[in-house]
Amino acid sequence: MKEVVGCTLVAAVLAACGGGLPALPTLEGQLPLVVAHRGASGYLPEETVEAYAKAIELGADAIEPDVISTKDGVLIARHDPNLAYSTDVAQHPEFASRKRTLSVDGEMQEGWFASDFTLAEIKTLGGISTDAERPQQFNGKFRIATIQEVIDLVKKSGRNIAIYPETKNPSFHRQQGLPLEDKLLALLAAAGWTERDAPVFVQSFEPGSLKYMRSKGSRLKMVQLIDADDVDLKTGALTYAAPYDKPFDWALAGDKRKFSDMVTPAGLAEIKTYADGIGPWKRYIVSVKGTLDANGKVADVNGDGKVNDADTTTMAPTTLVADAHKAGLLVHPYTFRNEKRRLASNYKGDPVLEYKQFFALGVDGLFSDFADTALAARAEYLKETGR
Ligand SMILES: [Ca+2]
Ligand SMILES: [Ca+2]
Repeated sequence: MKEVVGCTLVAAVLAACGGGLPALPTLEGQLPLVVAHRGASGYLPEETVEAYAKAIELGADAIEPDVISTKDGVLIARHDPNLAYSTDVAQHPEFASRKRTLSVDGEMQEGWFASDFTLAEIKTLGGISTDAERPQQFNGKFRIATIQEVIDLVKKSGRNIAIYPETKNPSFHRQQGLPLEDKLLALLAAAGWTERDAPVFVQSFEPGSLKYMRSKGSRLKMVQLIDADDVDLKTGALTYAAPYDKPFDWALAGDKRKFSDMVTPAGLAEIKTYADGIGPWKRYIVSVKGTLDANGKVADVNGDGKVNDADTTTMAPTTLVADAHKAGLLVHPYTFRNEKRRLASNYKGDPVLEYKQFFALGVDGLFSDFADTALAARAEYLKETGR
């Protein structure tokens, strides 16, 4: 048994390996990848060196930095150009005058923007938790990481960890005169990562960003992210409101299509021309639906005074995993989280049940804020399916 398990993990589950067991339902029968979304972001302020080191310590297969640019053109790991969202910049009186209003992907935002700060200035800021329900005691304690520092951490780990960078707001950065792509490719190339088998997945919501990197001859694995605005809990249908209705480069080009057009057979075939996989919001694979009360409103089924995912049940899975696999694309849905309010009632407050459903559906990996829970769920899934 021990040997079978070892064989499974090392040999990425070849059918011959488990003594005749059928291959896993992933694209090539390989083990599904656990991607630490923004590092161990469930535990520590996201996208800091500490959060990435913790994710590696938890055993994640890949760590995910979002990529934005400083004023002096250094790539840093941060989800939003607006530093107000994830740093303590508001507590720094020396930067009070930098506060301004700026359009990011067509949305007017007030705050402090990375493109107005040098790296040296940004290094004086501390990361903060972006979720009030998560630990707050580390707020302000850890610095903002550069992409180079994240690469160095992967190298230093001595393990086969992948880096999964996302070009964030690439058209916005181009508008600011701070394009991301060439710099990102140069950093990765300097690390020795240029080929398809490098431990790298480059992701973006904007097809133009990935296509640009392909046009520069990049052979790295690429993943097209697919967003939506929300789910209509009355019907379980995904909703499409700007700016989450379509990639911003499509909006700029006046392209009428929405993200929903990416998951059709034609959309998937087009993605296959420049990418190796898709990273859809998980609701494209399993959506959720509420119960209507007497007034036709979505009911607070568990009576906690709030209406959220905990008041929903899952709908039948879509055919997206099979459709994408048919098109030769990997499927890495996002984002898996432990909080009970974010879990449909079917999962009984246990995030492991959600992971196991997605592993059984054949996803090739997933983005998780809690890599340890995802890894535990994967181990259970393998055990329960006799591997
Ligand atoms: Ca991301
Ligand atoms: Ca409720």
